[in-house]
Amino acid sequence: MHQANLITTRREGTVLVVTVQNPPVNALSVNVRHGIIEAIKHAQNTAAITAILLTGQGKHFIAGADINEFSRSPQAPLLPEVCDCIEASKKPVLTSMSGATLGGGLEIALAAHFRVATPSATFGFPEVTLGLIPGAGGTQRAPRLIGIKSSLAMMLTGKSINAHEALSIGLIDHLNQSEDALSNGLRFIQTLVKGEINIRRRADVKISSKDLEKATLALDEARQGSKAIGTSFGATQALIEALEGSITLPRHEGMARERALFLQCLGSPERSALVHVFQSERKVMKLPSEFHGSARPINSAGVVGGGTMGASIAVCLLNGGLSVVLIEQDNDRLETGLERIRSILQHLHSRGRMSKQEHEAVLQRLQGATDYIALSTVDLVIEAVFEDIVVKKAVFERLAEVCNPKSILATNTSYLDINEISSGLSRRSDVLGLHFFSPAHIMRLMEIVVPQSTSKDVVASGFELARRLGKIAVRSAVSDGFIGNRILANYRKAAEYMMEDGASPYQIDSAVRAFGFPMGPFQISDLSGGDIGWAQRKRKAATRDYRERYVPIADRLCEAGWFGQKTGRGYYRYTDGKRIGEPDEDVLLLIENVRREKGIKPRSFTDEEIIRRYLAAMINEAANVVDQGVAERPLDIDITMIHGYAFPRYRGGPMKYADDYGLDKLLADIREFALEDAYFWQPSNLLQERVTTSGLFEDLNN
Ligand code: T1G
Ligand code: NAD
Repeated sequence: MHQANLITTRREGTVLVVTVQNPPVNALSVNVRHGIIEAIKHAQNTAAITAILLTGQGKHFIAGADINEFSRSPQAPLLPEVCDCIEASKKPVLTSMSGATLGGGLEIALAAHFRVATPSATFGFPEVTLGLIPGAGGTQRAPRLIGIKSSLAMMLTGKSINAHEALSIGLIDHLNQSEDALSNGLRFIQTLVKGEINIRRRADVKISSKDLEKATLALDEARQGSKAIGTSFGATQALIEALEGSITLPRHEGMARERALFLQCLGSPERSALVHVFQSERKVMKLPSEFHGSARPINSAGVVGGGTMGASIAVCLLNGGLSVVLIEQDNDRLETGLERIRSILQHLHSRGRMSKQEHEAVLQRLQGATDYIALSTVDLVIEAVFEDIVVKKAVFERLAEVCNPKSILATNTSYLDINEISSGLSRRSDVLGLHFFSPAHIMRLMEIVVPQSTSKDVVASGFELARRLGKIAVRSAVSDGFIGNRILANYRKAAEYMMEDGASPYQIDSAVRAFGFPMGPFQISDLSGGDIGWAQRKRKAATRDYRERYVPIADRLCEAGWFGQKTGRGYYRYTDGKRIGEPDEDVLLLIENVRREKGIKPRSFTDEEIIRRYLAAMINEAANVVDQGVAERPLDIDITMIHGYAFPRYRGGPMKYADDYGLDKLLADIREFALEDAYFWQPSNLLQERVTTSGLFEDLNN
């Protein structure tokens, strides 16, 4: 867009109204920065202008720096220059804000002399969530307006505050009654034009020695807290250092320190990873144009099966404003299922996540039945019965009979072939997988599994539903375990091979945690219950390839009745109902026995090698998943693994990590491991192709 279009200026009496119009969120692209400086300069040189009103066109004032510019070399004028120019204006500058004012947008507001906002406005410094710190004086001006404590609270969390909070901490001067930022601004600016209020610049504010003491204390506390987060979050440390400069250094030195720290963060791998995730989270939700505009309306739903998943899926749907009918096999199970739902809702209410009115309204929308006839009018059914193909097929046959012809029929199966579930139905085009993660009302990921026969409007409806439920949805084709569980199965195997070869489950878990996952694979197994995987392995035993290495350790634990947390023992020992387990000598003994039986001489592993193998297994299978068209792009893998399997966000997901690690190095690792087990470590075709053509996974994202 031409620069003239990104900023408009017009006169209202003696006021120059400067409007940013850079949809969708008025990001501060180079031409916006340029346009603001031009407008401010013009006002200085025009005698008839007595004040300047800065506002944004559309929903948001300004959502910050233009994220798309971060990977290019910065183009002048830079944002600090824009802010300095605003602050130095001899004529008062007022920002009138609505919607989101974020990052650089808030820094502009801080540089201005006055700030007013509409009731629904929100304010935040989200930089840290992108691996950055405010880079245009935010860390120097904010403490001079709202103090170090409030600045730390906003900047360390990256969370936005609402207009009332902003007023109470002094971030804004005035909160208007109406949502019209322009007329609000014009009204307020009249008081400035009349000269009733003097210009105040943040640069002039001196911090008193009493405040200095409090600020030093708050910074020390933050430093202690940030140590616990670990070195991976460079931005957190940088933030504290920059804020400290606002109280210990002369103003221009504080600004210079902020700039240097900002540039350091800008060049960091964490920044690049976090921006990749931000952009990918939005890309996964976008369907190609042929799907647009076809979503079916969904206002009512049925959930079949009120167990762990069914109950929490019902909670999601209720929270999303839908009415829900729960179906169970008999009255007792129905009552148990409904009680499960009510107890989750009660918990959300008591934790303040749901008001009294919302809680009451949600309960009104919930019904239960044992007769499928109750589903005859719903728009969507989600099946969450036992993971058994015979049971699921029977359920779908019944659904096809009773549900109205416009309804969508979804399954929450984790592994089963959806083509087989829907085979024989006359309305296969209405069937798809909506794979929620446990617990469904907390986990943000949803895999939308699309069999070939599914119609486009049904797929579009799945994505529309995800949006409504506040989920991040990733499209997957039918495959054993879809995207996530299929990849999980592979890196879990790598972990088991290492365990059998000499690493303890405790060392593996600890190495995986040190990489940034909140839990290691054996802790997760204990949490979700070893019996589930056991049943799955028994089912698959007959069809397992004879070349596949099989580690029987998990089976032995299950045979001993050690299913994990729920039985008090698994890979770890859980005493007195504790949720954190202790290493268990008996488990180590059991592992040694298995090694002895198989004639394996245990060897030692470094943590570094553990991670190398764990991730190589994850990324190699992920590459197969992309290569076979199960996931559309590498970024779909990244979002799946971050939101469904707790891959550390600041590393950008496995595919982004692989690009940063070096695909040639990764391929060399796999070939090295293949010397011991060529069946398991078969390098993916896609990985080999990327290395041969010197390409990156990133190149396949667009
Ligand atoms: N730059 C470029 N594009 C942006 C953008 C930004 N800052 N923010 C959003 N978009 C795009 C987004 O990719 C999507 O594009 C569309 O806008 C709508 O977004 C120097 C260093 C503002 C609350 O971190 O939090 O300032 O998918 O789907 O739900 O100190 O976007 O349509 O192609 O999210 O209504 C700090 C991030 C930058 C703001 C709106 N700013 N944005 O939410 O829509 S660092 C941020 C948001 C900085 C200075 C520093 C949200 C939103 P597309 P959306 P939404
Ligand atoms: P569960 O055993 O806790 O619940 C299943 C429920 O379905 C039971 O309450 C049972 O009474 C009911 N049911 C069985 N047959 C029925 C029928 N014909 N009509 C009505 N109700 C019937 O199981 P779960 O863990 O909730 O898993 C359900 C589905 O979700 C499975 O397909 C599973 O693979 C999938 N899933 C589970 C998880 C998880 O972590 N538990 C995660 C994602 C997906």
